[in-house]
Amino acid sequence: MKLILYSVSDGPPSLAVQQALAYLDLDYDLVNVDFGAGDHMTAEFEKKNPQKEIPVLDDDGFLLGESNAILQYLAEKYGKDGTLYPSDPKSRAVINHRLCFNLSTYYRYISEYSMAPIFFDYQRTPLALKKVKIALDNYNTYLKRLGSKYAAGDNVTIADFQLITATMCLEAINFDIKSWPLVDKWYRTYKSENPKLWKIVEGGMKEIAEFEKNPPDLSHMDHPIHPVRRK
Ligand SMILES: N[C@@H](CCC(=O)N[C@@H](CS)C(=O)NCC(=O)O)C(=O)O
Repeated sequence: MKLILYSVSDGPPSLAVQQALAYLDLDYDLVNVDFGAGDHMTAEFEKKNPQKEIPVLDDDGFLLGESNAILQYLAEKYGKDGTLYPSDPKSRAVINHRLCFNLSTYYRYISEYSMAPIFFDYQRTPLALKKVKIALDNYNTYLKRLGSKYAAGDNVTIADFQLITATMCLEAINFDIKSWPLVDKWYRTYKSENPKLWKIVEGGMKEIAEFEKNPPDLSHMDHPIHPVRRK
């Protein structure tokens, strides 16, 4: 049976998984979940993911949420040469570290600053900006200490998929990352050396950039967590 990915077209975690599927050359059905319509908040979607979050992978009835877990699963099950997620403990630990760093700090702070104020009633506060700068400082330091071309070594790993989609959110809102030279260099290298993968990310970035100019009207939404912008 074919793999199914429930994905949101401008969702960084979804785009990270789409990159892995493309890299591994896997055949899959893409189900576009309409975030604005609240398709992920239905009882039907809750059966797939009780967290009501996108992405979700369906591998022949095996349902998996959380994009990091999906990336690890895909690379372990379908990776042919082991480069995306090597089994050597230290190499794997560095990748796991970057995935945790992205979830706890890097994407978290970037999305709070870039995405949340586009979709919901949040402001780009000085504190939120400070957190983004801290996250970029941290990542720049990791790249410096490892001295690697990519996030966790000299080839693309599943860590890059997440960190790239997070960084793309900054480009979408015209946030200049030049002050973090190693992050900037890594980002540019990734784009130029992986054009097929970047194209997947770029599609989402263009949508976010459009929303940055014209924020979507989600006033119909009754969101359990986020304050909805009322007209
Ligand atoms: N930790 C989750 C986060 C996924 C996530 O935040 N997805 C967003 C879309 S980009 C979502 O589904 N948000 C639900 C909502 O805000 O209602 C993962 O990495 O898969």
